[in-house]
Order: sequence, then C-alpha cells, then structure tokens
Amino acid sequence: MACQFFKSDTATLIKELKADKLLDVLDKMLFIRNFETRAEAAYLHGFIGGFFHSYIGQEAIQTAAIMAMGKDNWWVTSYRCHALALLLGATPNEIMAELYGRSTGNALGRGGSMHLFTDRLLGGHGIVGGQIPIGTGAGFSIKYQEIKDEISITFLGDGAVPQGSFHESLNLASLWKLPCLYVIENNRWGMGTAAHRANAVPRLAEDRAAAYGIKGYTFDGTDFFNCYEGFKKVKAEILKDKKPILVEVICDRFKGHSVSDPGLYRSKDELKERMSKDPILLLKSVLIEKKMITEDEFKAMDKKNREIAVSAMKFAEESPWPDPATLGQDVFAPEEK
Ligand SMILES: Cc1ncc(C[n+]2csc(CCOP(=O)(O)OP(=O)(O)O)c2C)c(N)n1
Repeated sequence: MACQFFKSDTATLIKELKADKLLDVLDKMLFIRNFETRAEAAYLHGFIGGFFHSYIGQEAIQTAAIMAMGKDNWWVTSYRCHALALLLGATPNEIMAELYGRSTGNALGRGGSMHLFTDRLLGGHGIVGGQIPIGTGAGFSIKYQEIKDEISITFLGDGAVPQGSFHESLNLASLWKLPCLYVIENNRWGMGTAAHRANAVPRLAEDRAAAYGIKGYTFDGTDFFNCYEGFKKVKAEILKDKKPILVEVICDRFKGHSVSDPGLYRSKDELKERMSKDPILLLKSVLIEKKMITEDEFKAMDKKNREIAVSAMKFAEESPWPDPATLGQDVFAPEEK
C-alpha cells in the first residue's frame, strides 16, 4: 500500500504563523543551504578533511521539527548533523572551525563533521543506527526524572531502520512507555542502496509501527507546512498518550551520500525531477504568492546567509590547530594521562 502523507492545512498555518515567523523559517533554511554549500566548497579546496555529509535538500524537516516542538527537548542524529547543530544554537563559526579541525571548533577540533554537540544535541553519530539507543536513553531519563513537556527526538536514515538497534530501541521505548519520537528521514538512498532494497516493507513508519504497538505517520519532507503541523501533533500525542511515535519523512538529498560520492546509482533526470521539489523554493513561492517577500528580498536574504558562511570560513581558516599535547584531554581519565 502506498504511504499517505499526514494531512495538514497550509492556509490555516499561514494565517497562524504570519509573515514574521515564515520569513524566519525561510531565513533558517537559507542559512543551512548556504552553510553547507560553502563548507562543501571548502572541502573540495582541501581545507576540510575526513567525512562530509550534506543536508542540502532536507532543510525543511529539522527546521520544522525545532520550530514546532521547541529546542527544549533532547535531540540526537546521524553523521548528517551540521544543520541540527546550527538550528539548536551552535554558531556557524564553531561548526565551520570543527569541520576545519581547528581548536575553536564545536568539539575543539577533535570530532570533525560527524560529531557535533550542543547543550541539547547529544551528538551526531557515525555508526549507522548508533544514535537510536542514545535517543531511547534520553527518553528514559526524561521519564525517570518526571520532566514534563519534554521528549527525546531521534533522527535516523532509511538505512538505519534494518539495524538491530532500531528494533531493540522501539521495543523498549514502547514497553516502558518512553516519551520518544523516532524520525526516519527517508531520502531514498542508504549510500548507493535504494531504500526499498534494504527494507522489507515499503512504508517505513506506517508498516512497522504496529509491530511495536505504537502510531506511525508519514510526512512530506519537501513541505515545511506538512512537517510543522505533523511535528506539533506528534509531540502533543506523545505527551498525552505517554507512548513513543514513529515518523517517516519522505525527502531527497540533492548531493551525493557524502562529498566523495559521484552518485552513479541515480540518473541526472531523476535528480533533476527531485530537485524541482526543492523545499526552499517551494516555501519561497508560497511567500511570494502571499506577498510576504519579493524576489529581491529573497536574493538579499540569500546573500546575507552566504556572507555568514563565508565569514565562518575565514574564522575557521584563521583559527589555530589544536595543540598535539592536548590530544589525550577528555579521552583518558586524569590518572591515565
Ligand atoms: C554500522 C554501520 N554500518 C555501515 C556503515 C557505513 N555507512 C555509512 S552511512 C551508510 C548509509 C546509511 O544511510 P541512511 O541511514 O539512509 O542515511 P543517509 O546517509 O541517507 O542520511 C552506511 C552503510 C556505518 N557507518 N555504520
């Protein structure tokens, strides 16, 4: 059976959110797009080493999630983590410096692209599915401490769904009635493997949720409004029903799996067709139609965000490398140093 997108009401949301908030959403999505674009260019020019996984194409999802559910929750994600760290308050300078491996970076230059943290972000994680038990643990902690109004949100890819950590986590979260939201960002590919070749059922949330006795929904990841209303609803349901929820968000990554992926498993035409549903351009066209922004104002917003990213590159380049003498810091217990 084909998945059915959660039904949202864009017209009402536009009235409710008004121009101020919607322009802020567009600004945030352009901020992510520009940051990723410049950072990827820095990688290709040899300023950044190691891994690099871009969030370009998926911006609407995490922007909507944070706006709809509020920062004050626990968050965890995969290696595709630059956007979530930025949205949760990490500065572009500290994230760019981390990518450059500098001592001013988010993890003091020790983690690189895949391991970013904030006071509410429990990390980006390089092991596929490795973040899922951590999100489950955060949900346990919220329940154990009897904290009201907070939930734990775990983002994962379609490639992480067949992992054992996914099944064990959802089973426990349901058994123990934990306030956990699991969000599968189905960008259709796990590296070069199509999602349908790795997963036995087509609807990753709706078909699987019943196995854990919980609800499952599907959102449209190209549509900010659908994600926003959906995330608002699921947080309220988790708090009311005291049960976890599983969500699949259908989306596309416009870049390769990582910078080093030439993307030979999908045709140029397919990618072009997917990119015609660019979440930023879709939101922009709604805001232009509603006369909330003009084409020139959009260009200015884009330029402002490009300048923020370029200035972060300058900050990173001018920042010192970590002192090798500090390599063991925060790794070994004090007596082992
Ligand atoms: C346990 C484990 N197995 C394999 C890998 C290699 N690997 C890195 S990313 C990836 C694909 C994951 O795809 P998906 O979960 O769909 O996330 P996306 O990259 O599309 O965001 C694989 C197999 C890994 N990092 N960890």
